[in-house]
Amino acid sequence: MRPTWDIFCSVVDNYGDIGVTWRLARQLVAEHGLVVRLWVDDLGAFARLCPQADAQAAQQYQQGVDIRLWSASWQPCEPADVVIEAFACTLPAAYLAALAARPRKVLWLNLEYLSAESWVEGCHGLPSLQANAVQKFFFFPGFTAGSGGLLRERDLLVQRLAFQADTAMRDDFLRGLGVQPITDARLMSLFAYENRGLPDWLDALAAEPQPTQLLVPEGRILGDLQAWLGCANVRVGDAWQRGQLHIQVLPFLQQDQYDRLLWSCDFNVVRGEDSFVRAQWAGRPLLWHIYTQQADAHWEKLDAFLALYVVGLSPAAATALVGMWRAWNAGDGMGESWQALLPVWPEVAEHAENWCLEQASQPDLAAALVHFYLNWI
Ligand code: TRH
Repeated sequence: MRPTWDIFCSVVDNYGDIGVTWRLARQLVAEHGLVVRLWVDDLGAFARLCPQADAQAAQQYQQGVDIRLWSASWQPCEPADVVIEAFACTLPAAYLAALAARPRKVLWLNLEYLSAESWVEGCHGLPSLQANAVQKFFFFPGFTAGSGGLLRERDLLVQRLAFQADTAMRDDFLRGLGVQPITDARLMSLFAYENRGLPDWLDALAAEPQPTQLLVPEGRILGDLQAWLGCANVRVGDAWQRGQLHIQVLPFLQQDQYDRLLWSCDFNVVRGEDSFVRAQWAGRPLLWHIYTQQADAHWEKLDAFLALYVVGLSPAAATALVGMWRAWNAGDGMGESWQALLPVWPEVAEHAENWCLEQASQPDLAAALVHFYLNWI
């Protein structure tokens, strides 16, 4: 019999929690032939990523995944062979009791947040005995061989390379989004939280000799964009030109389409966790708006990633890149740091592809999870 997997997702805020678990669930079904239930407590957030979904249906199949509403009133059910609680969400007490009582043992995993910090390797895969006398294992995604790796579909890079090699395919895709590609413009996507650093950067882009075409999927940065444009009620499809800067607001895309947007662009601004990883698979220079944590803990995470990412860059390129990432996350000095990046652009662009290929040489997270399970049984 095929092993069954339960993935639990509590949507804390934004789209990262459901973005990661939906992607993982699909991959476990499509590439490993597993039977997967994805329990999510906010079907509205899920339907944003998967518009075919019915946000009112307590159970439905989407792309082979059994999607279940994780409602406050839990109905008893048989636990799966493998249970993943994503990002330390608390499993229903009745489910935990059933898990402990199940005659055939259950592998219980906590899928942690992504971090490049060095302690991750020491904690990845460690067990911890729980109150119900069942062991729970901590599974850490990451960028190094001692971690659980990153989510990456089997044919992702092949698809990406074919797409990027075919300008007509890219232009068709963009036109399908209502975007008319501008010849010789630098194409960029912008997905970020609110950021005080935006106006300074947009001023710099507008004043550059080279045109920039900036595509902005609907999201939290629109307020800052609106303020800079001096326009009320910025809406999907709206477009503006200020100096050399052309801006267009896009709808929030399906995950696969968002990948194509990242592949299409010369530079991607991303945030959180999942879009950050997807931009790395795009093989193009990126800028990460990290999710702010209490006591500024996110700065350590940011610096830990940068320390890994800049290996192989010349000192000048590393300084420019780190400077810009820190400026964006501080919301200050973006105009200046953007100017500092331009002279090292070709090197940073080549490095983005090398980093992608290096990361892709490691096992992907879904395969690592399956491997962990096979070793455990
Ligand atoms: O939305 P995020 O900021 O999410 C997260 C979570 O909120 C989480 O609680 C927090 O801890 C974490 O950040 C660090 O960013 P993220 O992770 O990039 O998720 C966005 C998802 O939305 C991702 O799967 C890509 C997808 N997406 C689309 O599908 N279409 C789009 O148009 C865009 C812009 C994004």
